[in-house]
Amino acid sequence: MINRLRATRFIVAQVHDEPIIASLGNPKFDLFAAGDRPQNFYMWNSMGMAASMGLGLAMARPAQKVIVLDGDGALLMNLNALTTAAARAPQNLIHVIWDNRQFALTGGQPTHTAFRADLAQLARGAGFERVVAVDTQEAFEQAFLQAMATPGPWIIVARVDDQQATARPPKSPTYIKHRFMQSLGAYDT
Ligand SMILES: Cc1ncc(C[n+]2csc(CCOP(=O)(O)OP(=O)(O)O)c2C)c(N)n1
Repeated sequence: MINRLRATRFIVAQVHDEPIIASLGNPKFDLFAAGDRPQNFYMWNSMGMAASMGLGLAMARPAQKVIVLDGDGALLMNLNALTTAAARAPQNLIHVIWDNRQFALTGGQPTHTAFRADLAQLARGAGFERVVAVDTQEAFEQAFLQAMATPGPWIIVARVDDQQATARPPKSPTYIKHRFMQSLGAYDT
C-alpha cells in the first residue's frame, strides 16, 4: 500500500511552478507537510470541489500541467466532475485520487470504495482513456512521471494506507486564494 505523505513528497519534488489543488482533509494536510508553496491551493471544507476547480484551471491554462490531489470520499461526493472533465478532456490535467476507502478526517467511516465502487472503472466509464490504478510507491512514481511527461488527461487512483496527516495549512481561504492567484500571474500587481 502507498503512504500518501511519501507519495505527495514525490509529487512536490517533481514539480516546478505547476499549480497543485489539494482536496479538503488529508490530501491538503499532506501537501502542506510535503512542501508549502504559493502554487498550492488548499481546499477548506468544500468537499468534492478540488476536481472541479482543477478542471477549470486546466482549461484556462492549457500550457501548464495542473495537478489535483483528491480523496476518494470527496470525489464520490462530486462524481459528475469525472464526466465533465472527460468530456472537456484537457490534456494538461493530472487527477490523483488517494483512495483510503474511508472518510478518514471525520472518523474513518467507510466510503463506497470499501464496498463495491471502483474509481478507476468509474473514470473509464466517464470517458477517460488514461487511467492507472496503483498500490505501490514504485508504481505510483512511474505513473506520475508518465502523466507529467505525456498528454492527458490522466487519472491516477492510488490505494493508500490510513495514516492521518499531522500538519495543517493556513486556515484563511482568502490568504490561500490571493497567494495562489498571484503565483499564477492572475493579478496585475
Ligand atoms: C458536504 C460536506 N459533507 C461533509 C463534510 C465533512 N468532511 C470533511 S472532510 C470529510 C472526509 C473526506 O474524505 P476523503 O476525501 O476520502 O479524505 P480523507 O479524510 O479520507 O483523507 C468529510 C466527510 C464536508 N466538509 N462537506
